[in-house]
Amino acid sequence: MELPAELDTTNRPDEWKIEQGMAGHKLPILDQSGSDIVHLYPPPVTKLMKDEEAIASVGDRAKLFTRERNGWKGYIEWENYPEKKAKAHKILTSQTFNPSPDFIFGPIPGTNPVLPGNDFKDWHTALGGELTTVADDSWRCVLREKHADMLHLLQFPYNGEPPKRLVTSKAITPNPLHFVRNHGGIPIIDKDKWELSLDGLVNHPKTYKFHDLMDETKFPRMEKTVTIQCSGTRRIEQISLYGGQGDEVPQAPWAEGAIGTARYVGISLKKLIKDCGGLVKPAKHLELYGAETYIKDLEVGNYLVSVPWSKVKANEVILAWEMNGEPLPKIHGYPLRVVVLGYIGARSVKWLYRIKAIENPSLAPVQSREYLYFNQQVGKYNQRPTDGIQIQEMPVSSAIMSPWTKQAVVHIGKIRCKGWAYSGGGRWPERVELSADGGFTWYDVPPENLSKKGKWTWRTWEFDLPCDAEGWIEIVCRCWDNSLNTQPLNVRAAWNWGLHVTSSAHRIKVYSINKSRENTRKRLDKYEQLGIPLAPLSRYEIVSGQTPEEYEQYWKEHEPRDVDD
Ligand SMILES: Nc1nc2c(c(=O)[nH]1)N[C@H]1C(S)=C(S)[C@@H](COP(=O)(O)O)O[C@H]1N2
Ligand SMILES: [Mo]
Repeated sequence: MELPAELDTTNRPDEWKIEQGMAGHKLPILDQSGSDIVHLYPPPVTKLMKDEEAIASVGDRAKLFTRERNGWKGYIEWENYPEKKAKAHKILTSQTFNPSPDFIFGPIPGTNPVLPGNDFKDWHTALGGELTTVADDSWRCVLREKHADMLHLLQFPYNGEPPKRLVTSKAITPNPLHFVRNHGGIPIIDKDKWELSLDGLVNHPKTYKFHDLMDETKFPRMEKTVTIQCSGTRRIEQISLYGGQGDEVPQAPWAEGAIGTARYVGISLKKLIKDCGGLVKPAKHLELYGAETYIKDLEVGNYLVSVPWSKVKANEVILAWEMNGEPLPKIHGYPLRVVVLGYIGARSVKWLYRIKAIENPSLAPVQSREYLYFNQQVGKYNQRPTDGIQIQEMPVSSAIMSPWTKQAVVHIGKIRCKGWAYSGGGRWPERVELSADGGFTWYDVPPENLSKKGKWTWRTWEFDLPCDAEGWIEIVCRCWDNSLNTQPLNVRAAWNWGLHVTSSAHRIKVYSINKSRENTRKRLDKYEQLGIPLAPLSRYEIVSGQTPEEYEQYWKEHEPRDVDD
């Protein structure tokens, strides 16, 4: 019989993988809501629409969306011009754009940058004017200012983190290695042309030049070592088990590097408010304006968030111009950024140009509709922003930077582990614990193996974790802060559609090759003598833990495996 070249089957070639959930993104949605069960697949091609007439009716984009101020490249003022916002919205809604690939359910591309951010690029080009070159300018700035080994998760808006081996190589993160999380472009602002205005509910609204802030008689310097953590840190653990939305700059698949620690120099925002004669009732919050353009739900604006006055009053909000002894890098907010001690990174506004005293928390999208922690049981179509918990102070968390998950480790009874631990809100890591058995027994990292305590900083640590076992083990790390808070033990307990606050104990699977066991040691020594490589561990090789003689001898001395009676 002649062998057929192809199988005669109605299955797709990847049927087995799909059935086994190894290609979840290819699974059809199973619609059981009608009388017939229907399988829903995404359409093979999306048709794009563009209403040229509607777009042209908006006017000359180059004139409309022009640079607001001389010396402020990439800055368009939106918040003062509602009609301009409306025009931008009309342009963006008069056409459709290529959909961004939904990797959250599918495989993550094996590229660096991992994701290009084509949707954000397309929106910027569609608006044109000052935004035309923003995506390219941003990438150029990344190449100039960041370490060559950064992992670029999203090219535009730029989101990047250092590789694991460099995250905790120093307790203070060198500037080129500090993670970057942007919602838009990187405005390039001339320090001498820069201004900061303070208005809203203050007695005497004022505008400051950079050198005004240098007046130490009015504004004493503040210098603080501060850890900034993005609430998306370690999101990848949630994604790889269960997908979700990601937050509104789709879809930076952050690992453990979206956290960094630096020494900032600046002044307290409280002093500036005093200099404006103090707040006028009913002011309770300070709205902070970043100069770049942020597009959310096809609505255009500047990057706005707010912080409560109580936080400012406690001298916990710094306006900083220096980072680790250098002027703030452009990518980190040059010439001036906010650093909010102990709050999530999102509140530490970069490229600050305006502060407005207001009564209630900002209604701008980043404050009111993002950075919210939703209930697990609420689906995509019922996520009312008012139901989400506002993420301000990160709970205590920690992460293992070495070894890596799925790594095989040769050791002599102890596995060297490295990592970080952090707690938000001015709490600090008191104890870091590791387990080599999935969280049953825990060992303390001795205090001398932790970096210095600081009210607003992480602690890096190193530890030789005792491990007697061979084969697959699960190393778990958890931290207790000074308020005795600790971490939930499983990612699932922390899962939320927005994929925020992955603060569960960090778990990695490691294959232990334990040389404190005699046979293992002998075998590895022999390989060394013979020059046989150990890797790959899974290659075919004849390994018997016993000689035939040892085997027979054993059964002479023990009861047989099978019994008759
Ligand atoms: N103007 C502006 N400020 C911003 C952002 C931004 O996109 N624009 N991102 C925020 C978020 S979400 C984080 S986590 C921190 C990250 O700071 P870094 O990029 O300096 O590490 O900046 C915050 N400040
Ligand atoms: Mo963030």
